[in-house]
Amino acid sequence: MKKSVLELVFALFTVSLLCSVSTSVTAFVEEWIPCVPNSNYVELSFCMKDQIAYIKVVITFPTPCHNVSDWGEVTKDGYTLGANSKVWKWTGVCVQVIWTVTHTYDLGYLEEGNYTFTFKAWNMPVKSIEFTVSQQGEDPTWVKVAGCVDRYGDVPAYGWLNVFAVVDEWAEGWSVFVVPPPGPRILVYPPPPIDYTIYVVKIVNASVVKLDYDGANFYLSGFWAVSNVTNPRSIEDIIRLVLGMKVVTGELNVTDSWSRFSLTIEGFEEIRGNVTAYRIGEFQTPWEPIPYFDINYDYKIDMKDIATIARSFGSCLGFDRYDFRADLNFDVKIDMKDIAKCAKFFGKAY
Ligand SMILES: [Ca+2]
Ligand SMILES: [Ca+2]
Repeated sequence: MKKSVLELVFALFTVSLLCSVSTSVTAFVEEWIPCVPNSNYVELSFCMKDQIAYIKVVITFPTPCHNVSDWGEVTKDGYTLGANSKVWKWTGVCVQVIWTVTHTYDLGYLEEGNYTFTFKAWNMPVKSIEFTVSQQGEDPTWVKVAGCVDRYGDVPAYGWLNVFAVVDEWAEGWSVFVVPPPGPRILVYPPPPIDYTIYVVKIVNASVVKLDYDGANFYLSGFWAVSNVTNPRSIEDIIRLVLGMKVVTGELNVTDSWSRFSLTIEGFEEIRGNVTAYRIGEFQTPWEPIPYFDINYDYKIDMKDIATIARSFGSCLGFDRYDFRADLNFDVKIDMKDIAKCAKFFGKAY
């Protein structure tokens, strides 16, 4: 009994001592205390870059005696996002100088929709912003490349390349070439006096489409459909080229300041050639297709382009009037499908 009384007295003494110390701290020592900023001093702004959404927060404090120790993690609940920060205020004397702090929240990739982001301090809502995410956040960049094939592995070759692409999204295009080159054109009839093979490679699905990528001016990789025929003798032989093509992986590299290209296709020798023309542009309206039909690359779609198609209309690869540049749907023949692909751009410039 005597012992417990002594313990009680000691405990009371300790508590009173602690309280007196605590009181003196509050009264005489300046300290940081939690603070919720006035919403009038908080600005929120939204922006998109490379399909990623960001919210920038700017807080303007009346004195430098404020601090944000933790901006908090972004929380997502459907279309409602937020972040909970820890803001502090110094209770001591402070100069009256405006003090600004900023932070940018990375919201990651967001599906299309209308969102709300709320900036909080100590779980108290401070300010909210509403914003809309659309796939049209930035103008996509398109690329057109035309080229002439001159090498197949170590041997000379002759042929063409035509590629249309939207950077980071998709690409379509193809190349046709003949080994060895029988002359300045590919002609099935009259048959050349040598054995020759026509190769066709066509982009099926480009999984990577990049500008200025890893030493290349332009780079794409993905799946390609490939086919070849040796000594074709008829239109049927040519049509069979694009039926039942085999799908393999491959890459296109455009290098040397857009002057050379190389195609590395599984099961093939390296295909190389000169870039004869290229264009890079941005969509003003993202749903507008690439200006395919500017066949002579003079930035406008006019009678000169139509005339190129008209001259080869009705022809087929391997026959006299066939013009590779006019075969815009890569089916080895030039018909209404090629005209239709671009007719709606007639008279336009870009
Ligand atoms: Ca043109
Ligand atoms: Ca065609």
